[in-house]
Amino acid sequence: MSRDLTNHLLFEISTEVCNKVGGIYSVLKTKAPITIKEYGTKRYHCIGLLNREKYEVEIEELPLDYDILHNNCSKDDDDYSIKEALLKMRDRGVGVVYCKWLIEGSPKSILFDLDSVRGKYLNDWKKDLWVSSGIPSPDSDLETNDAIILGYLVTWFLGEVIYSDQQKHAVVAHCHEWLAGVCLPIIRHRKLDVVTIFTTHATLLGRYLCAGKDEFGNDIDFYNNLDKFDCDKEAGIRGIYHRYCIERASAHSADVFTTVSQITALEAEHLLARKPDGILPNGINVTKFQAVHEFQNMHQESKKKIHEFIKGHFVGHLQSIDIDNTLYFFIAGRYEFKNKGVDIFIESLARLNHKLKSINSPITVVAFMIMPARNNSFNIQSLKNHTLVKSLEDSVEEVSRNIGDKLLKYLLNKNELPTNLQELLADNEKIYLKKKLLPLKNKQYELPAVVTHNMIDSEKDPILSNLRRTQLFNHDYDKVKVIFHPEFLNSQNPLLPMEYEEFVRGCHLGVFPSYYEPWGYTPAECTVMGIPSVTTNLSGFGAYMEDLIETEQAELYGIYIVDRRFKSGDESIEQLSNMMFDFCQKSRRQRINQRNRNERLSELLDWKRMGLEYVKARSLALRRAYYPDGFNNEGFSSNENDGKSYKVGKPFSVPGSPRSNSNTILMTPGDLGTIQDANLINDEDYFHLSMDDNDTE
Ligand code: U2F
Ligand code: UDP
Ligand code: G6P
Repeated sequence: MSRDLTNHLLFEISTEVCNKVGGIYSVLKTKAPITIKEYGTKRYHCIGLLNREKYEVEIEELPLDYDILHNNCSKDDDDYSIKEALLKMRDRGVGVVYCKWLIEGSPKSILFDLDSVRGKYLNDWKKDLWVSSGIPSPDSDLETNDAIILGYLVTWFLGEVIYSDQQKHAVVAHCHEWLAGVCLPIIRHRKLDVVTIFTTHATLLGRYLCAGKDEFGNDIDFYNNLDKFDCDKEAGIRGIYHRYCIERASAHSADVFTTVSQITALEAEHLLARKPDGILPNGINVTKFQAVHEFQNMHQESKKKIHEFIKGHFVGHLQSIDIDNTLYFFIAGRYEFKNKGVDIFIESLARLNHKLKSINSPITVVAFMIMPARNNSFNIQSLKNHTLVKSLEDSVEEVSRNIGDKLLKYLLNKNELPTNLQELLADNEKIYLKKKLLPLKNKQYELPAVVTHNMIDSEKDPILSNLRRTQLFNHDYDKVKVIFHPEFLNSQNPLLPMEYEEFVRGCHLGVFPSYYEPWGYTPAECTVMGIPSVTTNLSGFGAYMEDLIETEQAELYGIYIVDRRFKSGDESIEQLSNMMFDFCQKSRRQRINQRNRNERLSELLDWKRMGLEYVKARSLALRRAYYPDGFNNEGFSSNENDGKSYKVGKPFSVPGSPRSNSNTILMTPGDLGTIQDANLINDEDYFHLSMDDNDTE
């Protein structure tokens, strides 16, 4: 029987399926609705590993046994082979959770329990990987061991699927990042009938080289030396040679190899020695509110919650902060001090502090740094301050209610205003309030903390060390205050009880001056919420925006792009501090307008537009696998496909770009280096493909 290429089965494999770690979780989660729209729920599955500590809140388990398979499913069902494969693996002792991932689109997911086979198979698989692909794996690297188990389980599973499917469907496996890449060389080695795509969201060496120093202790000039690194040696020095081998093998054995941005494509070409076939940019799920300005109201509401935190944190010093003239800046993400640009952020904040002081600005900037670092929970003093302020607030509320009652009674009885307002406050209430004030008495002599938690290694911590060096200590005379929150946010947090998204909404400016940032979700997420942000021309997102918006207009849209590619470190710092300084001089009205313009850009980031590149990548992979010698330009209507025309997905709607010269509109970053296949690709083909809404379940 010939395979159905049109209705192929798609598996996306990542360790971040139902397991929030970083950006790939955001990719899979936000992309799910359009993928489900294209594939329905039976032809698309995510595959990941079972993280016992977290998985239960992410999923709803689905029943899976032979009775259900035989009585409720038909062999013609698209997912019959998937269920059968899982049951067969279970029979052989593989622990697996078959479930619905509780995110929009509810994609079915398969979570393998790596521990269920670790003892039995790990050593054999490590040996096989060495023999078949020459990839070594030291025992001490537990993460690599997990990657190997996952890779072999995925290969086993896909092998069972194609066996059970009897060549009815083509099977596409799309692996994200090296941790999910081990299956790629094995699939190739075993010549399994599976079409493969590998997307790297960063390169291991890139991350390490950018974060580290050279042998003389100097920062590495990464982008100007891309073609000069001796990769094997560099990986060896950093103890990641085996991981690097997996990454490189994944890139080379996939039918189609992609990255998330132009800059990472260039990096991959040099460090992994394969030129990516194209770019799969990261999109976002854009929610449009009924009321166009709802996001502005949400900013105001969230900002009030941040104000509450400020009251507690700066108690005793609030006379130095005019809350109505306070701007909240933040940086957030994984704690990679240099890669995420925290180094230049702190330096620029110090300069901003100086600039604001020199013009005696009414503005106070509170800069939050939200990056998980080793700590021993919240700082007791911070918690105490918040409790004291909260308790004072509650008491004031109680006393004010009494005052209100007394005032009303007085007015009704006497029919005139009381002459002595003091009388409204009873002596016991005065004592009560005084008692509450007492513990706050000497607060002005303590500086407000720069960190909310007890840090495990406060002496060596890079953020704290640099705050000390730049003397950002939250003095009353400082216009820039800093708060390091070494943990991601959540609504159960006793100090700042907000989810991250809510916190972002309440802020004024996200600052992400990364040096190494293949894409960078955080600034894109800001845009969807209408919050201006700073990025750099070294980040995928920043470079994408730079291509789409006229340079001189970008700041009007609340997109600030620091040049870290062609400027010296000092110049970039100065540019960043000037951007923040200019932002501080905006009026409220200007900030509101800027937020409106910024939010309008979110359409450029919508998966409806970005997802097209994924469609192209799959199409290319299928062509390469099944038509290696060429392909007739009328589409996939050859006999191989039962004479049906090859339909992958309808063109997603493509909204206008803010670029004024419409001739230069680039639809997606992929168009900058469109998925290419020397002699096969005719770009138009993608736009002939149509997605029949009826296909969607
Ligand atoms: C790579 O990933 P990363 O995980 O380093 O990076 P980000 O794109 O910055 O994503 C961080 C995510 O963490 C979330 C935030 C993002 O979705 O919303 N987060 C949070 O939940 N709570 C917080 O307090 C702070 C952040 C690569 F380095 C990136 O350049 C790519 O964008 C990414 C995906 O391709 O892969
Ligand atoms: N606006 C708001 N909150 C306010 C005041 C105004 O959301 O407190 C809105 C107002 O309704 C107006 C928008 O901000 O629609 C500003 O739009 P305008 O066309 O003036 O500027 P743009 O943002 O389009 O450049
Ligand atoms: C939103 C609200 C306005 C509020 C403004 C504050 O736009 O809709 O009511 O005045 O935010 O903006 P700011 O930049 O000062 O936080």
